Order: sequence, then C-alpha cells, then structure tokens
Amino acid sequence: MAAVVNPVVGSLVWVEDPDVTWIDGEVVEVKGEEIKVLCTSGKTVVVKVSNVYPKDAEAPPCGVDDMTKLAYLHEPGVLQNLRSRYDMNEIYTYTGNILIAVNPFIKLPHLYDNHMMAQYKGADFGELSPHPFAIADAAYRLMINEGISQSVLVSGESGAGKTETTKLLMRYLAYMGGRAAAEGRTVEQQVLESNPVLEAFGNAKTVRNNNSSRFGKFVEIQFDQRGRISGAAIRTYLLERSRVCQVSDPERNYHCFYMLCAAPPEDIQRYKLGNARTFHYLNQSNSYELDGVDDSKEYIATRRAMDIVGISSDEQEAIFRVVAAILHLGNIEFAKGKDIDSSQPKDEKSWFHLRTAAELFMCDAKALEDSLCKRVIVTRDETITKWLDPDSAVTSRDALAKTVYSRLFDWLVDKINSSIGQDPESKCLIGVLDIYGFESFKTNSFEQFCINLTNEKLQQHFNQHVFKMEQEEYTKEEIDWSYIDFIDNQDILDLIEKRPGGIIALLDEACMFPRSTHETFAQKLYQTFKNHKRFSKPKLSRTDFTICHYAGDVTYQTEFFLDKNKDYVVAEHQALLNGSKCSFASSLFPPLSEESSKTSKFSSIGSRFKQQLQALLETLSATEPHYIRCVKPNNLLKPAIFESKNVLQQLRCGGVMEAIRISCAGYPTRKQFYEFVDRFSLLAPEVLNESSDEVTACKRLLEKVGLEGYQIGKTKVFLRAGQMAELDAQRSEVLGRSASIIQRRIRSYL
Ligand code: AD9
Ligand code: MG
Repeated sequence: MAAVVNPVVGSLVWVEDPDVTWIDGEVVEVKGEEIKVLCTSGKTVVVKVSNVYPKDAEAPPCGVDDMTKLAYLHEPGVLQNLRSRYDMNEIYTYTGNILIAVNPFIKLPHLYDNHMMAQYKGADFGELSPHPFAIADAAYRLMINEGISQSVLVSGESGAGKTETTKLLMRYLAYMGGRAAAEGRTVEQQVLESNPVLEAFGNAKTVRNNNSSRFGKFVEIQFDQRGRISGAAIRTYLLERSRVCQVSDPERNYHCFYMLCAAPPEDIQRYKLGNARTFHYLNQSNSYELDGVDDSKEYIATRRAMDIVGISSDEQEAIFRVVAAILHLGNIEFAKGKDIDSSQPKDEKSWFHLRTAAELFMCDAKALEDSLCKRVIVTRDETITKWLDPDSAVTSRDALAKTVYSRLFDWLVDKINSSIGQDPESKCLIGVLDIYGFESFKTNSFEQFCINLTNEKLQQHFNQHVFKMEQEEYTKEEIDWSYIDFIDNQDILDLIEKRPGGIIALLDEACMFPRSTHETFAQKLYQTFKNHKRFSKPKLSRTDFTICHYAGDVTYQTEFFLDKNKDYVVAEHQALLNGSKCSFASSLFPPLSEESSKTSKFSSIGSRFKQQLQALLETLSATEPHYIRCVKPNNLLKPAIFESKNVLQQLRCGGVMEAIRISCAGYPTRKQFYEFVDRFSLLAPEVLNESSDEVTACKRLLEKVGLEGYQIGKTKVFLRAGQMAELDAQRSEVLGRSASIIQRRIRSYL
C-alpha cells in the first residue's frame, strides 16, 4: 500500500487524522519531504509525504462492489468504499471471494425475501450484488458440481451480525436443498427451527448485543446425491455458564427464563412462578424487557419450534420445569445454622423456594437441603460429614444451578441432532460456523482466553487458506510470483497449546496440584515464558499476563483461571439429581462408572476445548472454505452511524486488510484453459479454428481481447484482479448484441 510517490499541487490525497482515521484533502504546497494539505474539513495540515495516500478522483461515489476493483487499494480507500456503500444501505461488499457484511441495525426485508433467493439461484458469482445468498449458492454449486464438501466461516465481534448472517445462509441452503411442497416436518425445516430453540436457551442480552449468542456453533448440513438435505449435525462450544447465576446491569440472563415468567397463567401456576423481578438470578440486573420483543410470544414460538425439532410435549414440560426449578433454587438464601460454621435456609421464604425447587426437580427436599449445605468426605478409615458455612452454601447452590443448566443445554443439542438425524450415506456437506470473535476487554478471564484461542486457530486456517494455498497454487502452476510475507501465528498457538509446556498444559498441572493458587500459576508462567516474544508480564501486576495476539495485545487476569478450568460435579449434586423421579432430570445426570466415582479425577475445560477446536479444524480442512467477515459499524447498535476507526480495527483483526494485500498482489482469478476458452471464445470465435490445442487457443484469445499482465500456468490461466469482470462485460455486450439480432430477425419473419 504505497503512499503518494510524487505529490504535486492539486493532487487529491488521504491524510491520517487521529479523530476520524483518515481525512481527504488537496495538496496546496510541496516543500521537499513535507506537503501542505487543505482538508475537506477546512483544516490545513503539514504532513510528511510518506504519510499520505493517493485518493482516486474517479472513484464512483456509490463505491464498488468488490474491493479488488478499487484503483488504489489502501486503508482509506477501503474504508471510504465501505462507508459510501453503507450510506446507501449497500451493506455487503466483496474482497475477492470474502464477503464483508456491515450490520445495518435496521430491518431490510426486501434483501432477503423469496424473490431474492430465486434471483441468486444459479446466478454466477459476482453477477449480482454481493450477498450471503451468493456465498451460499457458490458453496452449494461447488458441492454439487465438484463433489467437495464446503464450509462457510462467519466471524466478527459481538453484535456484528454473525448469527443473523448464519441464519440467512441456512435459509438459502434449505431453499436449495429442500423438497418442493413437502409435507410435515422436513429435515430442512428442523434444521431452521433449531435456531430459535438454541437461541432461547443460549442467547442473552449483553451490553454489546441484545441477542448475543453465549456459545459457539458449527452446523453441518448433509446432502444426498441429488443435492437434497438429508441430515444435519450441530456442534456447540463453551456455553457461558456463569450467566445463569450472575448478571450485571444492564444485561440479562438467558432468554428462556424471561419467556417462562411471561408464559400463559396455567404454566405460571404449575411452576409457581411470578414476576421476573422476584427472582435473584434475574433481579441482579435492572433489565427485564427487550425493545421490540414480547417474551410471552417468544415462549409460544419457542414451544412451537421445539415441536418441530422433535421435542415431545412431555419433554418440553420437563425442560421448563427444570428451568423454573433453577429460578427457585436461586432464591434460597442461607443463614448460620445451629452448629458452628453450618448453614440452613434463611427464612420461611427460602424454605418455600427450597421445597418448590425440590418439587420441580422431583427430588426429596431434605436431600436437596443436604446437598446444598453439607459435604461428605470419605477417607480410608471413615466417612465424615462436614457442614458448609452460608457463603459456601451459596457457592454450592450456584454450582448446582450452572451444572444443571449447562447439561440441559447439551441435552437440547443432542436431542436436536438425534431427531434431525445424520445421513450416513451423505458424501457432501456444507458446514456453517458461527463462533465468537476476538475479545479484549478491561478485564479478561479464562473465557476470553478460550475465545481468543479459537480466533487464533481460525486465523491460522484463514492464513493457510488465503495465503499458503495461493502460493502453493502458483508454485504448482509454475508461474512467476514474488513471495509475499504474511503474519504467521504458529508461535502464539504453540505458546497456548503446546504439550507439554504450553499455557493450557501448565494450567492443568496447577489444577491437579492441590496447593496451587493463581499466584503460583502466574509465577510459573512468568518463569517459563520470560523470553517468549508473544508473552509478557505487565509491569504493575503480579498475577496478570499479556499475550501478543495476531489482533493485538490482551492482558488476562489469572484470578479465576484455576476454578474456571476445573469441570467437576459435586458428588452430592450428582447423587441428588441422578435419583430424581423425573426421568428427564435424572437423565441429565447418568450414573457414573465405578472408576470415575471413586477417583474424583479432575477434568480440564481448557484441554477439552482445545480438543474440540482441533476436531473442528480437522473437519474444516476437509472442506473448501468461504469467509464472511461481519463488521459492527458502531457501538450504539444504531443504524446509519459508521465509526471509521472502529471499523478499521475490525478489518485488521479479521485479517481483511492482509487478505486484500495478498490477493491483489497476485492473480485472484484463475480458470482452467478449456473453461476459459468455453466461456470467452465468442469474443474471438476465429481462435477455435486457428488453434489446435486449448493452451494456444487460450493465449490467442487473450491477445485478441487485449488483456495484459495475466499469466499462463500449466493447466490454468491466471488473471489479475478485475480482469475477469472486464472480460465478462465484453462477453455480455456481445451476447446482448446477438440476442437483439435474433430478435430483429424473428420480428422480420412475423
Ligand atoms: V454475538 O457474538 O452472538 O454477541 P452476532 O451473532 O455477531 O453477535 P447478531 O447476528 O446477533 O450478532 O446481530 C446483532 C443484531 O444486529 C441483531 O439482533 C439485529 O438486530 C442486527 N442485525 C444483524 N444483522 C442484520 C441484518 N442483516 N439486517 C438487519 C441485522 N439487522
Ligand atoms: Mg451471535
């Protein structure tokens, strides 16, 4: 991305501006290495020549639909293009094959109706405006024509529009792979209706998004030989458990709790519920209603979606009963009991909630009380019962709520999978990934650590695909191409996940060693990685650590790392619910095997997550990937506001800038010789008669149409950015001309 080489008075340029990232202006004076620029804001600035970029005077005011068509490809040009398109509600823009989607924060129904889907069906990629439907269509057709599995990776920060985009992709795939006028519950309908069910239990309002997904999701849609959807599998990742008992203002707990409190009266009575404001798990925050959402309607809609995905009404009853039980559980408060350091429900109200929770869980109230207030310690010689003090009883209560809820969520996912069914015969699938984007907050804990690991992995996949594949292809085709460096993040991945010795491995060690604390864990990290260039210790802290991620530095607080990495269920909770008379509740806590019940072996959330990610990446690498980068134009979640600085940061984090650089430096379009001749021979039909082989035909054709700068490989022709569009335009012109000649002839016959 070169700066202006020889600026002269009158040149239009972009100048860096600390407030708005870039501002345009005109050069009014040149003095050696410095130039004076009159900015459009009216300000005059003196800047170094090396700090300005040329501005394309000819750039169309409405922008271009593919960044690779820009005359000057640099940050200000890219931003300007996105902004001018966004101002006209053109929220989608390509960068070669990557789709950039800027969240409009306003409904644009005409963009997504059935008529739109019909238009994209079968249209060549790039022929119509950029759109998720075009990506889904390209993936579907590649799968059908080439027999290769596909994947679409949707990324972006919280509230950028990943989930909405994912739903559009799924809708389009269901449209393409659905059975026309099919009766009853079809596989594609079940696939679509899995979304509202998972959103009810896995989404919540956060400061960043009113409908934030608190889990990652990979949906694998399987197709039969005729291209019809024949099965699906949903994998989910790391549901945020802490939200069940801890909500900070102005966020909300999971949607299902509020829906249930707004259920029809008979359900409210059955579950002894009432106003959401009366429940501790909900009233820690003052946010209850969502703009434009009626929770009572959502309850009915969720129930209907549950019907469609195959959750029976008995199961639904049990699910909501357990959800209600969790709310009652949260209202049990504890006071000091008779014995020293013991605890018991605080007052009559707490006893009421304890009895109600037990009733709803269908277990014994006394057993529930004991499981909250006591621990049984088995040693070699004896069994000791230890009381928990009131604070520990609260922790125990919350642990139970979190475990039950996360198992309930996993049950839903399993149920949806078994009810939709897998197609063992299917050879082709399209996977759609909707997973949390890079996070860097004021305080970052274990969750951010896992989320950012995910993003490092996906970034590497993206790098490998966009960059390595590109280079490999050039080498294979033996064409000239000067190798461009790209940022490889393998060193960060090693730092985090190497075994032994990576951060996760050290964390697991700390968790297994009884005397470890977060302080000793942090010390161990400092010692081990003191010379690692991606790791540092912040000066003023004794337990924080900083990782230099591909998207920027993030400082993590180790305080809760050990606790959050330990996945274990209190034996008393396990026994309590395993013994429930409700078959649903007891199925959430199946009996433990002899071995695992004796050796209370610690199980690591970090390591398991790492394995899940590994499996995901293996699946992805067997597919041909497509990328959608979602961008959040402002943090107010409002339409028509485009904060350049914010957007630029997201484009950098998503590797978009880097991909643009690489793709434009090379030959982004490539076609097999025969395909190329097939498609364009009508531009110079004589080449077919003159040449005996397709390579020669191809070369002659390219000469005739006057293209320059392309490359001829061993099997393919490689075109520079924008050249394909140029040829296609010529082709359409010829086609248009011949169509009108035929029409004229027909008319003259009539
Ligand atoms: V999070 O990481 O799960 O917190 P997402 O999934 O990236 O986040 P989501 O898709 O939920 O964001 O979008 C946030 C909100 O933006 C939606 O609830 C809509 O109100 C809004 N949105 C997103 N995409 C569109 C769109 N194409 N058209 C209209 C949109 N509104
Ligand atoms: Mg989401």
